[in-house]
Parts: sequence; C-alpha cells; structure tokens
Amino acid sequence: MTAFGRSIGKFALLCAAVIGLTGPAHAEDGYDLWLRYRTPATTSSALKIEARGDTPTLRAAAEELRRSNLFATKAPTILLATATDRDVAALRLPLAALGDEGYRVGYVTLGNRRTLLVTANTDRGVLYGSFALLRHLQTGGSLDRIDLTSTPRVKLRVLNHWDNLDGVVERGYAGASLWDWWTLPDFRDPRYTDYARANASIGINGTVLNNVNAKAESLTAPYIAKAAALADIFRPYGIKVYLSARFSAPIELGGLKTADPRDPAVGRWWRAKADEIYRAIPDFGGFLVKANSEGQPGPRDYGATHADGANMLAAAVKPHGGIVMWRAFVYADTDPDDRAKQAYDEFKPLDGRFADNVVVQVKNGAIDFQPREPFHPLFGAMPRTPLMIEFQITKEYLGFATHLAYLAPLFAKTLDAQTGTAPGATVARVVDGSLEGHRLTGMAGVANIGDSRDWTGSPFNQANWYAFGRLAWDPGLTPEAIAREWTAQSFGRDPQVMRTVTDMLMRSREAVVDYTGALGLAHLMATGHHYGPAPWVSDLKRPEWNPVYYHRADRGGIGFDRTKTGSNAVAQYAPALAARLADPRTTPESELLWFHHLPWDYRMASGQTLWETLARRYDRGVDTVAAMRREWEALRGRVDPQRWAKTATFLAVQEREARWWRDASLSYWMSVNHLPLPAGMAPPAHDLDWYKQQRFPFAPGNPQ
Ligand code: GCV
Repeated sequence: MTAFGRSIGKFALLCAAVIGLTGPAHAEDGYDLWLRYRTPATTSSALKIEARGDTPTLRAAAEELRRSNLFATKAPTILLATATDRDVAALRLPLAALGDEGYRVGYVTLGNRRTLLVTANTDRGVLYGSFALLRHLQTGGSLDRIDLTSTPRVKLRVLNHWDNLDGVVERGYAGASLWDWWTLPDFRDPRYTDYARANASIGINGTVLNNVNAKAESLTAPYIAKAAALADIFRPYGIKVYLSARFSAPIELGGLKTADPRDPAVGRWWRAKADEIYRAIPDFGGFLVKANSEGQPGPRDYGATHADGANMLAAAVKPHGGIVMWRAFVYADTDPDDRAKQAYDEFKPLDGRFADNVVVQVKNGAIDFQPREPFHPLFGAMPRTPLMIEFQITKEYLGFATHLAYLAPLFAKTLDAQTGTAPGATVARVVDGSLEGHRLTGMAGVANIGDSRDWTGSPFNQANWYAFGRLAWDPGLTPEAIAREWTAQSFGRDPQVMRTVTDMLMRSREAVVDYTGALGLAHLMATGHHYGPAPWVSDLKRPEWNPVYYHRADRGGIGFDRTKTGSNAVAQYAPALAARLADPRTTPESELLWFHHLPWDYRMASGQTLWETLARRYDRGVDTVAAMRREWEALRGRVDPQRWAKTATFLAVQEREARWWRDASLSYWMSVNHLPLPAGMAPPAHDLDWYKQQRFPFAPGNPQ
C-alpha cells in the first residue's frame, strides 16, 4: 500500500469509527416516528414468519414484523392468517365479534407447535394485529405472554390534509405538502409508503388528500390519476383515499350555469364525475365538503339546504359504496347572531334528513379549534344523523410547530363530555354510534404532516398524530396511557426519560391555555396567520373576525354572555346542562368567560377576584414552560443529541413566546380595566403599542 493509500485507509477507519459512534446521518432526525424498533437491536434472521395467503396487506404485515428486529433471540413462529384459514378455523376462536378490522394476537398450539397467531377476519385486521404486537413489545410487553384483542370503536378514522395543489399546506407548520402533485402519478416517493405504514400502525384508515378550501382542478382527470397513484400505495395498508369536493365544480369544470343541487343536470354531472373517479380508484372513499363557509360555494347559494347538497353528492357515490362527509363548520357574514350558535341553528332542523351514506362532520367546539372550547352543542342535538367529530391535530391556535402542546387531553376531554341528553350519553358515544345506533361513525383529524424530515415539524408534534389515531380507534384510551406508549416507542424506555416526557406531555396543553387566555377566553390571536396575541383587534370587516367580539372586555368586566341575558347559546345544550351553564357558580371555571360576562372583581371559588385569577394564570403558563425546559435539560445525554437539541431550542422559543403572550395580553387587559397587576407580578416588558406594532407577514400556514 502506498503512503497515500494508507492515509486514505486511516481516514476511512476514522470515518467508520465516527459513524459508528454517532450513527448514520439521519438516524435520529425523527423520520422513523414511533416505528423506531430500536430495542433490542438484534438481527431478525431468526424470526420465523408464516403468512397464509399472499395479499399485499399480508405481505406488508410480514414485512413490518421482519424489519422490526424485535424478535431475534427467542423468536417463536408467528403465523399471520385470517379466520378463513383451515388451521385457524379449526381452533374455533371467537373471532366474529372482531368485525372487519379487529384482531386477536395470542399463542395457540398448531400441530404440537407453540405458535404466535395474529389473526382477524380480514387481512387488514391481521395488519393491525401485527402493529399491535410490535407496540406491545416496544412498550415493554413480554414475548412470552401475549393476549391482545381489539376492535375499533369508530369506523372512519380519517386524516384531513389541508394541502393545496401548489404544495402549500393551509395551517401547516411542517414544511410543504407531502404530496408532490407535480411528479405524481409517475414518481411514487417511498415516503408515501412510510406515511401509510405510520397511519396503519395507529389504525388510521382514510385520508382526505386536499384542502377543504378546495380547487375544482383536484377533480380533473390528471389529478384523479395522481390521487389514484396514492390510493394504490395506501391500499395495502388499509387506507382509503377521499377528496375534498368544491361544490361549484359543475360550473367550473362542467360548464353548467348552476351548481344547484336540485337541478337534474348538476346531479348528472356529479354522477359522471363519481363514475370517472371510481374507474381510477375502485375503493375511493368519497367526498369531504366545506360548503357555504368562509366564502366557499354551497347549496345555500341557491336557497337549497345543506341536506339537499349532501344528498345530491351522496347519490353520486352511493352506487360505488362511497360516502359524503359534510362539514357543519358554517357561519354566515349575513347572520348577526352569536357565531357559536350558527352551526346548530343551521343543522339541527336538518336532523334525520340526510341520506344514509352521509355523515355530518362537526368540529369539537362551536367556534374553531381554540385551545379550549366546550363541546359542540350539535353533539347533543342530532340523534337521527351520524355525526363525525373533527379535531385539529395541526396547532393553528396552540403555538404552531414550535410550542410543545400534547393534544390528547383536549381530544379526550371533548370525547368524555356528558351531553346531558341521557344518562351516560357522552360525545364519544355519539361519535362511535353506540348511543343512537348509527353504523356510519367517524373521527377526523386535520393533519399536522408536511415534508419536513420529522414529518410534523418537531419530535413532540408526532405525539399528536399518534394520539389522534389511537383515540380514533378507541376513544376510551386515556391521554396518559397514550403518552406512555408514544414515549416508549419514540424515545425508549429509560425510566427517567419516560417519566419526564410523559409528565411534560400531560402538562403542556394546559400551559398553552394559561398563557394564551384561560378561564374560557378564546380567539385572541392575531389576524390571518393566527400567530401570537392580538386581543385588541377590533377593526376587521366582519364582527366575528375580531378578538374583541369574543372577549367583550370593557371597564366593567370581561367574557361573552351566552345566557338568557346575552346570546342564550346555553339553550343549545340539554336542559339540565344548560341550567348549570346559565349560572357562573355552576359553570366549570375553565369555561367561565365562554358563557358569562363578569365583573373584574367577581369572586372566584378560591376567593380571589376574576382579574387576579386570570392574571396569575398567565404566570402559571409561563412558569410551566420554564419548568419543562429545565426538565428537558436534565435529559441531556439520555436522549439522542439531534432530537434533544431541536426540542431544547423549541422550548426556548416557546418560553419566549409564552412571555410575549403574557405581557401583550396583560398590557391590553390593563388598558381596558385600569387595574394594577396583582401583587408580586412582574410588569410587561414593553408598552401596549409595542405589542400592537409586531408584524409577521410571512408567518407559515396562511395561504394568500
Ligand atoms: C381550511 C379556520 C382556519 C381556516 C380553515 C377553517 C376550516 O377558520 O383558520 O384556515 O380553512 O378553519 O376549518 O374550514
């Protein structure tokens, strides 16, 4: 070897050593999500997997088990087989109750051999069972004792992507759209398969590819072909593709003069369009529609009802087994009534008038995905209509990608809320159909996914995608159990890491509520991009666009009177609940100012005044973030450097921005109530004008 050759050799050795120490370049960048399969790191060669049948879904299940590396040392034989398999049938297991998607994972004896059987009525169920097995092992479950049986409580578990055809994601904070519409359908990015794996692992079985603020072009032949390519990739993972439909497409694409749902030509156009889509995507899920909301076209433009519009589209997809998810997020610029009441007023009279393949999709609260909202009154008001719940996974109002806010407590609190219509009637039981016997049931989550390397813009935002899927499968899971599962799979099972991360997750969303506006305040953010505080905004065209509309603060008090003396929105809830909400003393403190306008010196249950309580909540929020930073700091060296550093930086941003929210909000409230800060509280860093002058013209997620 020459001297040059030797030095190259030394350099190569050195590189190998460095790589050996730090791992491959992308090893800990978050790309692997919760499917990291790091413990134990052994070879999978000893794993004996037998898949009975050769469907793409069974192949995907076997491939996932193989790639997991989790079984090497004591690998049993794993048999993947559906209930129709002769050996499985001979075992006479009680599988009927598993339905189409449930699974059973456990040991059986087959021909004297102890075998770990993953079985279900369908290959999709087997896939879900395989992921459940992996979850069991990654969260520390034993390979010796396995008995996992589960069936989803909700049928449609769907992500809504607010992705535009130009790649911009409305309210997206994790880069551009994952869908490269330009190179589809030819280039099938392997990342699309990883997206499908991640979703299947948590039971998500549908995805709406395009924004509800839809362009008609997504229904043209080239875009149908692109959607079909994605559908082909997702199909083995049990994921159906849906499209948001622009209601006026018959005019824009079909050259019709009207989109009136009662016009036969319009119905014919949609039927032909549905036929065309189903030729390309035989298992197309159906349409999601935002109509007559925030400038979108809809049936009301023609004096027809939302039911007329939904049923016309439903008739078009019905012959193919498709459905329509019709959103109830409506409020009109012509309606002077409380915005929080408008969806109920519009939809309740339509109860029972929707076709049987329509499900009405209702946001968790009556305004718009605020850090905290009471549950939407429609959940107690439309017993004859299947209602899907819509949550926002992306954090439009909870600090974008940089703030750590675990949303499972928000989701669970809504699902657990008692509607008051019958004993034991919860929002979850409305959503899962068990209360009123609906079979078409669903949960939608507005995705927080983009093309950023870690998918969601931060390692911790992944927890919200994960939690949504897990709760959609089983709304009875607790946020804490989900947090532990996610932490173990994402960061490993070091007890200190587990404890700290779970604790941070569990406190995080409440902290955001505290520093953005506690006690039931809502909609205090800046205009358009919704980044940062602007409770002072009062000059926007429509009253309900202005924060002052929501908080109604003046010298005398603060809060929106939704009792009889105000908008009487409380009357939209079941009578006993409405009576409780009509009285500030029996209204949960966390929702107080949502329902009541109260004097600043109103005495809270604690004996403190309302003003003091509100003011100190801002401090509590900031303090919680500061504490989370310290706790994370203590994990240095216990978490991989790349994810640790990104999280540490984001926590620093969050603390800075939490102080900004605190200071700006307090300055504004004091300018209105002329009260001093409660004793011992630090004054805001700047005067009110300084906060009012902040501008963020290119804040993400706000398509122009
Ligand atoms: C897709 C809020 C958001 C909008 C969003 C709308 C909706 O108003 O700010 O970006 O539009 O909700 O849910 O339709």
